[in-house]
Amino acid sequence: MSVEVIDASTIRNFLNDEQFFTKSIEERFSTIDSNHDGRLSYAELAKELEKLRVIETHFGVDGDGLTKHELGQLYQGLFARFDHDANGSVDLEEYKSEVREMMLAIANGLGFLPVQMVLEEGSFLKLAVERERVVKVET
Ligand SMILES: [Ca+2]
Ligand SMILES: [Ca+2]
Repeated sequence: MSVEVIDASTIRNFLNDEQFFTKSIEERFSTIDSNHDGRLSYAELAKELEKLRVIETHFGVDGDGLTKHELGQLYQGLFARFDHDANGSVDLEEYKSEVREMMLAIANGLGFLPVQMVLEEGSFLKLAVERERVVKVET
């Protein structure tokens, strides 16, 4: 983990860089898809969401304060958001569009002021920051 300064444009530029964004999504997707069937099952996605501490970042609650049942319901709800056609699994396109939505929501929440955030290695936000660094060096 590292502390990075991030603002909305860092995230938007990352999302607008279609090639880089797609590549990042595909790499992450294949990591999460542990049985490599091209789809994310509930168990596969829940494990990933747990790791990303999505509950804490998106709902502002500490996962530890919830019962197992409550946590289960939150994850079911999140999974349903990813699974647009409700067929019980999340494909690459569904994953990509939902990650885009979540990151846009974060960008909108940030506004114009850069903020300090603790970022997980390999997380999409971290990738956004790293991408910008590379772009700045090149230009
Ligand atoms: Ca799978
Ligand atoms: Ca689906």
